[in-house]
Amino acid sequence: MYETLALVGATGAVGRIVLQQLQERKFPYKRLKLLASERSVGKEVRVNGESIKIELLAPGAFKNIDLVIASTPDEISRDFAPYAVEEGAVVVDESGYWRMDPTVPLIIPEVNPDAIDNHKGIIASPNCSTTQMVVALAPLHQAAGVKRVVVSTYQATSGAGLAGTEELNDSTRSALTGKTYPPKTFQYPIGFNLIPQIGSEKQDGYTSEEMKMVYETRKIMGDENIQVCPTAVRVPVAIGHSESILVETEKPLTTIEARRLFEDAPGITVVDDLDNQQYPMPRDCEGKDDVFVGRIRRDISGGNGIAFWCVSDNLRKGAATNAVQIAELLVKRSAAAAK
Ligand code: 2RA
Repeated sequence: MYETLALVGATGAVGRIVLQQLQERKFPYKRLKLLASERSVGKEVRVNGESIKIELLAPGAFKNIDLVIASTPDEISRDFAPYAVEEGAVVVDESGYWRMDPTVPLIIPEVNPDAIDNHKGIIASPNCSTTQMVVALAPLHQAAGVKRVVVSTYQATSGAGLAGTEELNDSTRSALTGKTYPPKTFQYPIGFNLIPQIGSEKQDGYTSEEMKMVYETRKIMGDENIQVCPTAVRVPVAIGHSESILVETEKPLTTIEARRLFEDAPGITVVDDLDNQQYPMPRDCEGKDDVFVGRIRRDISGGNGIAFWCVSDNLRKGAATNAVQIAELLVKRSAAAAK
């Protein structure tokens, strides 16, 4: 049913991993088309031992394509997704453009797989900082009802694409050699620094990245009453977003109960043994698909609260893996419907 596949943005930081994931997870496609803007047309990409030429992203490109996985800036997605759907394709989109559109399901397969059945051609994958947090919150929500979340993120430079990683390297090298570094991708040099701004100012002093965590969390968890107070910070780490999360629940949860809920939830690995200095760190989570949870504690400031630390590879579960899992979910649902 989803046999012909198009990938938009194959040469970007996330697109490269989507290609890897399609091979590693043995996604059952028969034909793969790579599409990009004029700049990349004609470039060849090796996929599974074969060389595929990048073709132009333009109307007509999606005829005879069943499924699209797209990792592009918002404006590109805004422009191409409608004609891709008109030409008969289903689009799994990683940009931010469609996520809050009420006609577009926003999917994390471990959390709200059933919402995918309402799609009208476009399915959105959430922002990386939201995805890992919601994977971790979902089992607590089911057991005890999440009321309020206070989260601080420590986000890797690859969240800003290949340019972000390059800037981390260049800025660190400049700092070590005593040179000044004029930042291009981030607001300030990121080497030996932290920048408490990701995105532009959106409302009440919160940034666009922070407000994504508020709105996307409510949409995925299907509960408009969940209150989220986020602070998003860029850190000098190449891959792997970390988050310090305090969650307040309706019903009380003990630390032991919370740990068991995390352990039993799909897509979560618990690494939590402070005595033996075991907790998730970005360098250990890089290249892995799970969301890692540790430092699980009760909230000693009062109320029904659990505090924990959450790390995930932002290019994998935060982007490519989640998109490929959405594509797998579509295949599974269509096979079930055909029976
Ligand atoms: C970042 N969350 O880390 C963004 C990428 N979608 O910059």
